Amino acid sequence: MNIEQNQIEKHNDSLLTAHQRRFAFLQEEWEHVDLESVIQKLVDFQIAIPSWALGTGGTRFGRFAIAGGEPRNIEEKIEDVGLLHALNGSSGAISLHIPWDIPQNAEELRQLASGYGLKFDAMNSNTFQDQAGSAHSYKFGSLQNVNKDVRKQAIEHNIEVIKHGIALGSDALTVWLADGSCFPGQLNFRRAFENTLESLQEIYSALPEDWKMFVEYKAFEPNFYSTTVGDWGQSLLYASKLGKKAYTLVDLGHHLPNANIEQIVALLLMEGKLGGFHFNDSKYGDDDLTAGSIKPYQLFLIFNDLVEGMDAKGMNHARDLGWMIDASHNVKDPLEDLLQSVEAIMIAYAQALLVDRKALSEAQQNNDVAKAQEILQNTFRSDLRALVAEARLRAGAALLPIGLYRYLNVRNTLVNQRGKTSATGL
Ligand SMILES: [Mn+2]
Repeated sequence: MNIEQNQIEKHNDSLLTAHQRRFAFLQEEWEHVDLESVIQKLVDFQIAIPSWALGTGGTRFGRFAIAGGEPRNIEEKIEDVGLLHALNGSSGAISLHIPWDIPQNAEELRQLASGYGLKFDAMNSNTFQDQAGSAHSYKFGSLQNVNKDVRKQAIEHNIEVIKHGIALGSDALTVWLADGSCFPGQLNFRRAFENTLESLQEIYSALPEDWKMFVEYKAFEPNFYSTTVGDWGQSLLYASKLGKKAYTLVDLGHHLPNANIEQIVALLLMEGKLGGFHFNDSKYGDDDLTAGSIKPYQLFLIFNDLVEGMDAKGMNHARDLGWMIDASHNVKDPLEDLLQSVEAIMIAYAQALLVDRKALSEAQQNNDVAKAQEILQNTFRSDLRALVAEARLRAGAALLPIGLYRYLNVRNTLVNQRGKTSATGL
């Protein structure tokens, strides 16, 4: 299904007067700020949609399917991300997962994606599951495995993923390992680290010059005693030893409770080793909930440090880090959920862009703690939805993406086209 430009325009016309009133109010409120440059940054900012989030997610207890219409193949996954991008103008990339999305004809896929204005973001490998027909099992880890043949199989898989990515025009590989141990004594930590590093080095040497490798960490699960890339320190250790193309990837749900993620982000940026993000939200663990649904203030504080740190280094917000969603939703329509995640991320980014940096820096210099808090909360508590909507309007997207999605009965259309399908993935 495609959304036509005239459908978007008709929708926008019906909401335009109310939008203009709200936007004019913001222009007055923020007249001391160059709002035009903020809007341009919002227009430029794109968040990659993971192919595995387009189907309904499950939990370890099971999976409740939605009405259907889930993408049956990689082409339909691209079509779904195209729908999201038409609606919000901010989802201009798709992140693929091998072996769930093995491209048969890379050139055709590139053309299909570019027709929707989409790029191929970081490629994801999978050594956390055994695939049918593989010679070796990852039950006791992949890149860390005590058995060299298992490690070799996992290394070759990652190199295969890089090759698919090259053919599609991607420029990054995300490696998330489920490796670790479930019980004390199971693993020699040092040897597991050394095996993993040696395996990563082999994969790294297959990366093209202009590629990045993102080393994603996770504190626990599916291993519950130790994980071999367990936190940002361990990821940074691998990335530093690997070389300049390797970076740490921060998945918001992969920390122990109450971790100060914004501080982690600030220091990784300072070291030039922050690669990118997997956005989601959580109350307890790696809950993979909609970005901003539980802790919107944390999301804002992360963006606050991102904007400050990237500006300090002269980095381009849109291009110099990888921005991806990694979520899985078991009770919502996945496309509506992704629209909500993107909206929450854009709002947090907009809030961070409007922080009065000069005043904050002065307050910090004067140890004026109350003032510093006032400055941050002033933008966090401002309703910037009309600013983000204005950026969408200028990008030719919908003023109210979920409203238009529902008005056009997109899900029903997809069910009629595809049947009661469910997508590959989680
Ligand atoms: Mn992730």
